[in-house]
Amino acid sequence: HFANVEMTPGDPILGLTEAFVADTRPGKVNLGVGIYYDEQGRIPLMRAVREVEQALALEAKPRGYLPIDGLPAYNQATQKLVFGADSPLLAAGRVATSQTIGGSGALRIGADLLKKVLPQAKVAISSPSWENHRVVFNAAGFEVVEYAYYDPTTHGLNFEGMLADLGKLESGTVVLLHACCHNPTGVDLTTQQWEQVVALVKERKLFPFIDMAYQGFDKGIDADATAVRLLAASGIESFVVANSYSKSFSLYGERVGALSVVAATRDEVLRVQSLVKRTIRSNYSSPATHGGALVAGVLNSAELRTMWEQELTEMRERIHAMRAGMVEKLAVHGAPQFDFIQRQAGMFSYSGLSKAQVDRLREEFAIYAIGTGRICVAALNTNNLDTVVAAVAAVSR
Ligand code: PLP
Ligand code: TYF
Repeated sequence: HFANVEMTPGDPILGLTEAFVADTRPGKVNLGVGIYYDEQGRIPLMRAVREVEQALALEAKPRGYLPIDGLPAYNQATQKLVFGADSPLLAAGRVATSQTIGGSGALRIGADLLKKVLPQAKVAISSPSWENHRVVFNAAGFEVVEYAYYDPTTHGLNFEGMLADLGKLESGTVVLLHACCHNPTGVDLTTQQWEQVVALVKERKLFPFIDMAYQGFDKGIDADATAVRLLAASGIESFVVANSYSKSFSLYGERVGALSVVAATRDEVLRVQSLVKRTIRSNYSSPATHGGALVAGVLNSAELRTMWEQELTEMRERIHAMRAGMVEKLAVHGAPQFDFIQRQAGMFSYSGLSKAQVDRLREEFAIYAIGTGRICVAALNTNNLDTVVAAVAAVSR
């Protein structure tokens, strides 16, 4: 039966990590995968998470199944974080949130849900976008098209192109929008630009699908959710939000995320939620207990939530410092053209390095980046910054 199965291309990002792990050169640096590393180059186990985990270990609770849509305490806390604790949508009962298997699970459940509700719709993603967006929406049966986003000449946003492309989409098209810390470019919209996009989405009757995988990684919990808050206030009746805690809680392998569905009325949201639960059942039945309990334990304790937000702030400030340090040091090395790295947000930067330059970084300097030139600035630290800067300057000459 399998004799004719051909090799399927692997994930370029995770494949690069395999090559990195196999590399025996000392001082190697992985700027490929989107993971936040601390100053010591380790994936942090956050202080507040550790507290909850230790308490849970002492409780030694039984591990029954969670409800299909996950832990209620997790879903309630997630809604408040995503929409804001004083959100009128929450007060009106117009949001249903389901714990999912990571942000990726939320994307897939959201995609499967929308395929049932909007079977003829296309999905529009930014050019470029996270590779898995296309993969997931194609797998759910959607045709995926692109809207203009990144401008390689300015290393910033092609906002006019974006508005023009969104304006041409048929009504009912699902528009995937990165809430903040755009992956892979690091290029985000200003609040004013979001206001214009939301107005256009409303006028053209597009269906917004927000992917928020990096809440808290640029400006803060509330500021990074501007897109969600503006959509919520716009009068648009329905949209969905997929959020992930992989980065903001440093819980990658625990697979913690959620899908929130906004509907026109409380009654409508109940019916949609029954369809979400059916969709989850047919995919994986119910989510996992441990990661959800960790996040819920932190978010539902005032003390631990403050502790978590403080550490997240330290993480975000460290990224900002690494961006500033990189730009400053590159200028000293005679490469001032990289100043845009400081204007980009979140974990990633589209560095403008070519495939050939990225290949040289890897082959000559043991520095791993994505072939598109995407680098993960959250993998820089004061120990590897000089090495990376010297290598980037060398391949840029
Ligand atoms: N969306 C974007 C833009 C991402 O970068 C990621 C990263 O992993 C995800 C979704 C998926 O999150 P998770 O790892 O929680 O599945
Ligand atoms: O873009 C990244 O690097 C992160 C991590 O299949 C990731 O979002 C990359 C590829 C993948 C899953 C997660």
